[in-house]
Amino acid sequence: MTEWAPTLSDDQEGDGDAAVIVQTRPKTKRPPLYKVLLLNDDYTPMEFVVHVLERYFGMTHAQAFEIMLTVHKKGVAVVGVFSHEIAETKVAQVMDAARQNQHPLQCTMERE
Ligand code: TYC
Repeated sequence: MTEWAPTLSDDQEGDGDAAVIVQTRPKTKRPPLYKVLLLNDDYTPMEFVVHVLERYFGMTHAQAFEIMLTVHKKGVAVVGVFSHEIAETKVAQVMDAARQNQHPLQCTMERE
């Protein structure tokens, strides 16, 4: 990525006054990304977690099973990285599906 630094102009009036900043950093900051995290618990069925990962995160059955097992063993895993709005939607979809099925599954997001 190009690095920008303020540039000082020549003293065009020739009056000996201070130079003026004519170039500032272009405002092209990319929006922050958010990790969506899935948390382990003792009650949500493994197959339900696999189903959620397939349905809302576009994983194959094999990918979903692997991530589910990682959460089961380690307690938490990142299941995707998204813009703020998409991450919020994914978290809401998982939490709604869990609630509708009366599972205690928890899904959160955190800034990368
Ligand atoms: N630990 C759960 C069980 O043994 C399975 C599980 C996996 C639950 C991942 C939540 O995010 C989770 N049934």
